[in-house]
Amino acid sequence: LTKSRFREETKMKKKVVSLLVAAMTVASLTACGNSGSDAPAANQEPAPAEKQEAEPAPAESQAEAPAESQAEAPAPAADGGTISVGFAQVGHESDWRAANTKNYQDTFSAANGYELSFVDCDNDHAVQIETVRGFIEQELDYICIAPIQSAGWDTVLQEAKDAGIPVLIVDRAVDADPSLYTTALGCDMVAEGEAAGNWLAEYLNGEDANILVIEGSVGASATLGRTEGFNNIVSQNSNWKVLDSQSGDFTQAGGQEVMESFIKSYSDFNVVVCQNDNEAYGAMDAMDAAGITYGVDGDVTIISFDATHDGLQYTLDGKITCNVECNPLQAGFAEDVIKKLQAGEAVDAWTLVVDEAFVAPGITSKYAVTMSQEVLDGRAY
Ligand code: GYE
Repeated sequence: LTKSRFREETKMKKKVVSLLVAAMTVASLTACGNSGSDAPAANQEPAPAEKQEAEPAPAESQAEAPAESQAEAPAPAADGGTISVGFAQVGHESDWRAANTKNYQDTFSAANGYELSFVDCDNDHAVQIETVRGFIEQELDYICIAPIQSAGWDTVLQEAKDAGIPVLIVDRAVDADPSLYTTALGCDMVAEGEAAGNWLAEYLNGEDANILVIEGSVGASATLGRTEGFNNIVSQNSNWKVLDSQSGDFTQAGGQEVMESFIKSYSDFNVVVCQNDNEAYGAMDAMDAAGITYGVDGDVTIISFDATHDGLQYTLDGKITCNVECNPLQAGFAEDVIKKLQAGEAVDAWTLVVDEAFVAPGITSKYAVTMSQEVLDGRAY
């Protein structure tokens, strides 16, 4: 194929994908050759279980890989051409997601030598599977997937493997054999749930807890992990009771709706756990409307996850008492993997993006950092 013919075919395939995918945004194509015409033979040997710890910062600061799990892959753009990357993103449900999307778009920019095909899958698993299939048909060099749900990935991952395209599972996890993808990276969601529970035990110091949980999206590893981790600590506290646990879909509207229904059903609760900041905003609106007080000076203690800028503002204001971080700035880790594969180097099976937790001023905790204006000012997303 000549390069222009290849580009035309690629464009046609992209049109087909855009018909299949409702909420699709493909980043502008750069007029560059060799984008995906010779995808690397992915090395997808089963990965060892060792974990790598990395600071939540761009790729430069990532620690050296201790566990080499993958053999060399030929560099797809060794001639200096553009590297094509497909990113099947969850959707646009939260502030965390917006920050994560921007970080990928900034990192995998044309100026940095990439052609990014970004697709917002609008929280629809079937759309996400078809999006990945479209990337395989387009013969992109690399595929990043932030899985909406953890189940249901075996078939399409096998298709990517058969096509020789390295797949990076990013942010959330999949229930699939690790031999079907090249690497995974993200936060430890179970550890985040446990951090929330451990902090609560320390804070309540023996006091009873009647807890309402607003979960994230059903079947997402972020939801499953945070729920499991928190419940691990609930089971260690015989005077804690989870009254109810419902999905608010990681959205503000969902958080508000679930909280409104909780308020109708339960009159005696003192803890609300929101599995992300946007749900917490909705829950606070619902409690405001019902005249329920919350925060360090109120009747209800709110725990949130993500620790985005606005979430931390509420924590600084003493409205959200504890906010467990999940860092959305993860694209640098993905780029680091891609650079290693380009250089024919081995990559790790798993890269952990490390989190901290934050608590309202006036509280000291061995599990969390006490919020200050300085911490808030340092939070760009
Ligand atoms: O907590 C939430 C987003 O997968 C960690 O997804 C991510 C979660 C995050 O919608 O805000």
